[in-house]
Amino acid sequence: MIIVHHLENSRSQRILWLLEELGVPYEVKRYARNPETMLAPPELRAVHPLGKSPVVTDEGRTVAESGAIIEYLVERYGNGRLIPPPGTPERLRYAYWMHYAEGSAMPPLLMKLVFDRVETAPMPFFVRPFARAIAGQVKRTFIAPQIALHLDYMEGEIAKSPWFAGNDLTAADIQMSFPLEAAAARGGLDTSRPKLMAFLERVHAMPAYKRALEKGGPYELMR
Ligand SMILES: N[C@@H](CCC(=O)N[C@@H](CS)C(=O)NCC(=O)O)C(=O)O
Repeated sequence: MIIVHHLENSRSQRILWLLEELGVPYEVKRYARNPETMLAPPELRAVHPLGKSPVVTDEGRTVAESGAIIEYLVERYGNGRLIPPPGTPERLRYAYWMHYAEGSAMPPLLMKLVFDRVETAPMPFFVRPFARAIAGQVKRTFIAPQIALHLDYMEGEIAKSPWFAGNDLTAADIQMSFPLEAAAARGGLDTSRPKLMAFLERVHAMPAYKRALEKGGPYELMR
């Protein structure tokens, strides 16, 4: 039986969505975040040394890293579903978006989360003005322009076809759903980029996505 080690309000939600799309039986083991640090609990380190989510265990294998998990599940249980045929332009786009999601789209969104916290974190009063000034400067000069660059790029790409790799839903869309949800929660993605918003609306209306939400429990991304 596949076990998804699922941290609340996290990227592992998309693994549940993938498994629902594939119709494969699985079990969800839920983990709560530390309410102060928002980090995963230490029990997750017993599953994988980094203690991050998602992690999947299946038939004696432990697979970490969303992209690797998705590739493993699609290869093992997909029977050709949710992946374009090899050698097609769609397959190349599939590989590109599968890697882009965590490799390029997420880093500036994570930086936004961290630098927002620097501005609000408790600290000695005499340090606060400097910390705020530095965080504000990094956000204005680097993080916000980088996020805007990526959002404009993705908006242009999703305008070319209904899904990221072409005309059909693939696992690359499932992988891409998280950075877009994170961007909507904290990266300024809004109706000024209508194609991306329409993508998210379509995703959120899908029956398998809704079933995955029921299995995973509350899903509210950090702002
Ligand atoms: N690139 C990794 C990122 C894994 C990751 O950072 N997961 C977050 C959840 S969104 C996590 O476990 N955070 C809690 C922690 O770092 O303790 C992946 O896609 O699997």
